Amino acid sequence: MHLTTLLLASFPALATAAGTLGFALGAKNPDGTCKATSDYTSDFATLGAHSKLVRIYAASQCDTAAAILPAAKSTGFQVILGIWPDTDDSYEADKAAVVQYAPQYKDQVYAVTVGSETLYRGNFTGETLLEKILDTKTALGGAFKVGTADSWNKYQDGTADPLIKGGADILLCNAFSYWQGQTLANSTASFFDDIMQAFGHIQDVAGSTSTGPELWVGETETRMANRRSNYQSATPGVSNAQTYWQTAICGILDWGVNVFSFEAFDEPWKPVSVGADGSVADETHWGVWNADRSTKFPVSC
Ligand SMILES: *[C@@H]1O[C@H](CO)[C@@H](O)[C@H](O)[C@H]1NC(C)=O
Ligand SMILES: CC(=O)N[C@H]1CO[C@H](CO)[C@@H](O)[C@@H]1O
Repeated sequence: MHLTTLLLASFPALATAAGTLGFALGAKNPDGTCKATSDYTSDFATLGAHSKLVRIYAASQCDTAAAILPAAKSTGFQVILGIWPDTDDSYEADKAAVVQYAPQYKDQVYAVTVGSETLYRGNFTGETLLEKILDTKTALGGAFKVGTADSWNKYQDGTADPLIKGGADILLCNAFSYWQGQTLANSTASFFDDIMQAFGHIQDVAGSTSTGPELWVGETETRMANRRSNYQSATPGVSNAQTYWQTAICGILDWGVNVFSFEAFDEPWKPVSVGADGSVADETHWGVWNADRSTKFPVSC
């Protein structure tokens, strides 16, 4: 409680209203086939009691923009559409899909992100990523918010400063205490500290909170990975996921911070992931819900 009070006092630009909850959503069914509009409609039926906002990562892969936007329209959802800029081909294909579909579903498109952790992977400098963000904004005629999602430390260490100064409308900051090897006991404090450092730096660089980019937590975990997959001191499992949900995710929403949970549903088709220390941990069980959309734990805050 004492730690919470301390952090609260120093958290930058606290809103008075609660934050908004969204979910990262995969584009594939459990068997690895691409989701159709009807699959998204079923996803939204499960998510709808808790959120009306999802983010997807690559608009043309799996024809995601074309498939998801009609489902969003019929269920009153909004979507952050992603462009995957890591290769010129994927950048152009995703940009074309966004330019084609976003104007047809204007009310369903909350924003557009160009890139997911591209600065963290060393793929782009802040300047080159900014060029792509501005190129996408122009291609969309300025009608949509455009920004990116990256790891919190790439905002904190100044790598993303060109985006803050150069006109990104929305910045999503990812922070996984699991991949930082934190114990469950320290995971919420570590998460809040990461986000506070990222948001604080962004607001310092922006100079004024009213003209700076809109800020979100772009991804944080559910700590649900396969029970065998400890990562350093981080222990997964359903009860740990529930604890993290209540303390970290519900906690930061209470402080007025917008947050995307990673992720809505388990994705059993995914290949194994390798953490920064080279050890392998699966990323197939990070869903708040099981792959068949059944419940793992109570999600209400
Ligand atoms: C808890 O997290 C904070 C913030 O990330 C970190 O500085 C500290 O070293 C962590 N404590 C332990 C015991 O790991
Ligand atoms: C545009 C660019 O440099 N893209 C590179 C990003 O990184 C991947 C590998 O992670 C390369 O394959 C791309 O060429």
